[in-house]
Amino acid sequence: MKTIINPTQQEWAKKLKRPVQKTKDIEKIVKPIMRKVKRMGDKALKKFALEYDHVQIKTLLVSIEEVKKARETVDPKLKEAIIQAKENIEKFHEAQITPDLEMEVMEGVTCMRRSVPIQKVGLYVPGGTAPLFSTVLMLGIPANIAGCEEIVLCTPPDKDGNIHPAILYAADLIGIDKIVKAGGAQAIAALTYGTESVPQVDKIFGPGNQYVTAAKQLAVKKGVAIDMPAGPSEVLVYADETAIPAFVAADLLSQAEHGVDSQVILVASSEKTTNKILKEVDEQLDKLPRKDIAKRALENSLAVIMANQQTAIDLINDYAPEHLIICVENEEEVVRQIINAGSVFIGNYTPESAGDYASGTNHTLPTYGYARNYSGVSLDSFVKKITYQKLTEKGIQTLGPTIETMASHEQLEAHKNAVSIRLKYLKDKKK
Ligand code: HSO
Ligand code: ZN
Repeated sequence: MKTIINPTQQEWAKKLKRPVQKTKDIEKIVKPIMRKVKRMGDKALKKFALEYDHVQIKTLLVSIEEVKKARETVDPKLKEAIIQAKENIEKFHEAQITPDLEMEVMEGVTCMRRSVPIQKVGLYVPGGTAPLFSTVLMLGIPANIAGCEEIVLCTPPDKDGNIHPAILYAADLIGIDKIVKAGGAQAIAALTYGTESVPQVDKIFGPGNQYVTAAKQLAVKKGVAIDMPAGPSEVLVYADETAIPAFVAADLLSQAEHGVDSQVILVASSEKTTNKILKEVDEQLDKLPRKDIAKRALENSLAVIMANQQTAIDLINDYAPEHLIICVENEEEVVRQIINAGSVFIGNYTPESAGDYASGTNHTLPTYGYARNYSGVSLDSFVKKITYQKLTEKGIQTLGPTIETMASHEQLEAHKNAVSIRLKYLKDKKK
């Protein structure tokens, strides 16, 4: 991990650059995949499973027997942990339900707003070296609470054609019964266009590699919504001398082990604190099973020494980290000044892992600087908000002239007329 000292504001963007994503090249590969799935449906999904996952899939949908078997194989201790996480995630997301809004804005003019679930949602859960069954909870639980009518989960099979039992257990626990053995861009294509086994959905959620991300961007062009644009996962830890160096190092490494393109940033108040933390990083790294991945992620990473706290806060807001851990003495003061971050972890006893798994907050968060203009996934991501209004006779009489004047000045005569015709009707009726 490279260290820089007190960089000037002009240097921030360049020094804290995220790894570049080659979207154009990837799109060239993804577009034909999307086209083939559109044309050939399930047959294309099976063909790509053979090509990319090296497995011959007979039935794309996971069967009841497979789920039953998963229920029996998952370690009871893991089941307990998943249940505990589910409870916390449910609690925090249920609390996000917004009551219907109704108000009389002026006499006879009533406005309302109501949350209505997005009808069909597709959840993507990556497989690979770390099967993210926690993501099943993070996406499936709010989809359930929102009341989405159709929830379909896509996840790639292993080379024996199976889905990791913990993914199946978590999905079953929260009542998702449509699980499709499909991964990569082809899964996103299936959710976009629909196939014999996969329903076409209104919105697609979930993390994935660059192919999945590119496919999601193409899905948007076809009228499907997505949770957010995605890039590799990242964490920024802000630490002063009150931070426990071993804890900070563990947090940095927990993010680094996600993938070789992950980025971790340490912002520290002094050289002494930085050195203690980096020494710990080296020591802990060596013992990690995924040290090769973490080591490469650390090559994209940086320690920044910032002597001045206000400048440090400005740098953090400028970088807009997906995860922000704050371990400084005056944590409340600093937290209050954070305006760009996906999720914030406060104090020495709040590792990112808490939010990744079980505290209750969602772990699907904006990466790559999108924390500047996107929120993480929450209950809101699974609903639309419809507004309503009703004007009574009195209402149109009071507000009508205002509308007429505005319409007339926008030179939209038909708009004005829609009001005038009613006002005239009421006037004539009175006679
Ligand atoms: N840190 C990841 C989420 C995750 N971590 C899942 C472990 N499992 C992105 O927020
Ligand atoms: Zn994580």
